[in-house]
Amino acid sequence: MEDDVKVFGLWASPYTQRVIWALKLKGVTYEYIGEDLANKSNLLLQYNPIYKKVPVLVHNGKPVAESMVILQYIDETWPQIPLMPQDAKERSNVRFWSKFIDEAITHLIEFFRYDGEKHEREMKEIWEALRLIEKESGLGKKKFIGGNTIGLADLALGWVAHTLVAMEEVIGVKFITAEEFPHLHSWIGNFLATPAIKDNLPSHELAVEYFKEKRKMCLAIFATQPCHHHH
Ligand SMILES: N[C@@H](CCC(=O)N[C@@H](CS)C(=O)NCC(=O)O)C(=O)O
Repeated sequence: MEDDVKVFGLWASPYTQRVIWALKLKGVTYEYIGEDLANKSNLLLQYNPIYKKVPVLVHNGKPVAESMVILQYIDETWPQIPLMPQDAKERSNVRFWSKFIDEAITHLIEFFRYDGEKHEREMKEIWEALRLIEKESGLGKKKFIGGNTIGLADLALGWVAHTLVAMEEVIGVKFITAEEFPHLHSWIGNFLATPAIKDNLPSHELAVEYFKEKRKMCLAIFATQPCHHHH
């Protein structure tokens, strides 16, 4: 049977980007459906009734939701160019860092949505997470968290190479410098040098523009209630 693969996503979303990159790495052909989060399609609501979020992968009519779950599904369904090591201990390491990194990105999103005390608090959390990844994930001894090639944890970390950079520019702060984060800095270089990533990176300028608007909206709403960008 021909594979019918669809991705419901948002181009600027680091969660969506992970999924696109994984499919590109593996050479899987898919159809991309961009969602307007202010006006979600009935299909999206039907495919992800629990969280109603993108990305959703639909494979031969069957939906898979949550980006890290989707990555594992992709790896198991299209085993070429594996995203996980063979060894059980190494696999647990990749899973550990994937989880840590996926938790860290929520701090970036909160940092971006808020101002004042919460903004500062979340910024500290991002610094701390980046420091721990820098020191403890084994980067420096190898090109990628997964080893010599991009793996699950590296795709999870993709936000550091793209979303973070755009948000830095909007807010006027710089997290990753070669001096302070030499390993992460070279990781970004290695990551972006990979064709499947480089050729499927949204434009930095468009991302900055997008996040500028979003930040404005968040700060306008922030005074009264937590910001949900889709309202
Ligand atoms: N944990 C989810 C997060 C996905 C997520 O937060 N998606 C956002 C866009 S970046 C979304 O769809 N938001 C719509 C909403 O919250 O209603 C994942 O890993 O897939």
